[in-house]
Amino acid sequence: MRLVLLGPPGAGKGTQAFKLSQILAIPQLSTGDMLRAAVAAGTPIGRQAAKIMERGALVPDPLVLEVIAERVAQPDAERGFILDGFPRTVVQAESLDEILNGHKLDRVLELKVDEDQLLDRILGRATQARVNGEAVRADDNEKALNARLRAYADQTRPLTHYYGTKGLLRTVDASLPIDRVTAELVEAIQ
Ligand code: B4P
Repeated sequence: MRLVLLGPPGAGKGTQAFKLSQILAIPQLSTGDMLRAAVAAGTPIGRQAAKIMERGALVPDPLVLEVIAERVAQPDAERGFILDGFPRTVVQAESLDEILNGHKLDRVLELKVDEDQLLDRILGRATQARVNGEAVRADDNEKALNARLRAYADQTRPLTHYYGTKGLLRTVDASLPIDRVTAELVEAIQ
């Protein structure tokens, strides 16, 4: 099973990809997590990505493609995977077809939530991290979130048309409680 999770920041891509990876026993491949790990490790890609992510913009396609191509080639991804936060541009989607090397995607799952709720979730996560004494994500603030929402509208939303015309797209109401969203996604996959 090869799945893509699509949706604006805070829609729950990471949350749902984790749950689906447990249900389906396939890995969750999150470009956000990979890029944050590269930033934390201070790799050349991480050094280039850090400031871009902090202001809520998309990291340039060549950097993201390098990271994801390497990950998809790992043995645990042979039987399938859930792409969480990738592709995010049409160039990335076209490159994914090459990375898949003849394999096909099974479904592209779009998580739909309105903007007020996205803001509440992201700022809620930042508050929770502060309460727990944990690090707040560098882009979990109102200014960066506005940039992330703009990047989604301009660069990522066109992918719903891209995958819609291929008959792969299913849209799920991601404003529901977490477990209900998971149940809807499982139904959309079947
Ligand atoms: P990501 O790490 O992908 O993060 P995201 O889109 O902001 O969040 P996500 O949708 O996963 O929400 P989550 O489950 O965490 O991207 C971060 C940055 O990395 C990007 O801005 C960009 O700079 C860079 N990047 C990543 N991939 C890239 C690519 N392909 N190309 C270029 N740049 C790239 O949920 C958020 C909160 O909501 C959590 O607190 C969660 O508990 C809560 N929540 C989730 N579902 C809920 C529900 N149903 N009800 C209530 N709360 C819910």
